[in-house]
Amino acid sequence: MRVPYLDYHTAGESHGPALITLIQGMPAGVELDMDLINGELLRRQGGYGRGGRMRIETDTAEFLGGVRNGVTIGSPIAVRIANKDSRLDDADKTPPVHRPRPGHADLAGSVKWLTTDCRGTLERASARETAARTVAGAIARCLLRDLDMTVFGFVRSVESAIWDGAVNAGNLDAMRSARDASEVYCPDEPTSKAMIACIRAAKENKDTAGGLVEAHVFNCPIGLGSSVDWREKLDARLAYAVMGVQAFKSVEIGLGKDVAGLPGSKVHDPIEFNAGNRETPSLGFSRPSNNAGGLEGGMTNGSPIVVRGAMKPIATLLQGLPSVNLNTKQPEQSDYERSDVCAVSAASVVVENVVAFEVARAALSKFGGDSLLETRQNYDAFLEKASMLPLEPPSGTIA
Ligand code: EPS
Repeated sequence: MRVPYLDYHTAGESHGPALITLIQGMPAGVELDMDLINGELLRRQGGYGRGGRMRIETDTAEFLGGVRNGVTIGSPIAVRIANKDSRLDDADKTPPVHRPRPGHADLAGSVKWLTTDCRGTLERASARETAARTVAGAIARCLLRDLDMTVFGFVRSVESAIWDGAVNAGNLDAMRSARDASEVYCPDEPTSKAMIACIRAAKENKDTAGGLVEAHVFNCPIGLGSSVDWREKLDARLAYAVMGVQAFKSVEIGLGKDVAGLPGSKVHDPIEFNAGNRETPSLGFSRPSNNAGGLEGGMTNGSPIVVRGAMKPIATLLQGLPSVNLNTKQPEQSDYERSDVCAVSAASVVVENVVAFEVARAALSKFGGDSLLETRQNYDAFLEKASMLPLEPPSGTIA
């Protein structure tokens, strides 16, 4: 029996030999854009505020299975990213950690796995693992591209430096260029400078900084995801994927938590129809606002998907934080492990890619197909039928 949907797993520790990504359910015939995949890995390594580790590594995807001459063949895709700073089995170079860092997985993990050494926990909990997830998402984007969908992620804020500009299909290319010119992956130059100032101040104070990242998905057909089962609701899947990224503490879709303070008339996006756009993935339906963030009833509604996540400041502070030695139970400052001051820029790349994976999963769940050709044909057939609504009613139903 064929695994019914697109899925992935990752393995590997921060200082183990490598990170591994295993993807199943990808149709055959998807051309993998190695520049895109390795470009996303490079972007994930960057961003102002990153620590010394990123100067050691050169994250590159090595394909071990599922791909022939750069094209998927329908079998599981296995990818390896080598860790140059591999030293997990050397106890001198990866010493035990007995003073858990507040905010990190250290305390809960060491108790969970019945040890007073947090090392095993922190090695896997490290955000280094997000390189493996970035690969999964970047591969999924190659499929999305074949279905005409585009994903764009950026940094919305770092501490008090917030950009309040808008990204839309019309300015997407300009926003992408501006983001790529920014050291903090924010499309606005003055805000980027303010963000850098916040990160610099945090570093001087031996502190760390968090922020908001956003991912937008353009040109989604109406009807990805489902309202019939909570596990298939695309907004729920997106929240799961983003909350699963290290250090994320909240996820919002569209207007997010602000919906709670507004009347329905100010929240819900009116529905309009323009027959001239009937042949597009939104089938001619348009919305003058996008408070829903492109999702209603757990399904895409033809507007861009808008997902926002809040990343807490990194838990490893140069100054340490009040903690307890797990062996003596005496109060001590938490251990210091080499770390970033701010990884919000890197997280925006991770979020962009995990969001892409969920949209690709929803697209395959709707259109299926063992080969891209089949998937694309199913997609086109759906759009054609949907653009012709109302169809002749099947017997027993009312149009
Ligand atoms: C990271 C690699 C890590 C950290 C960071 C992210 O490398 P190392 O542990 O060798 O310094 O720089 O990890 C964390 C922020 C964390 O919380 O563990 C990476 O590749 O992104």
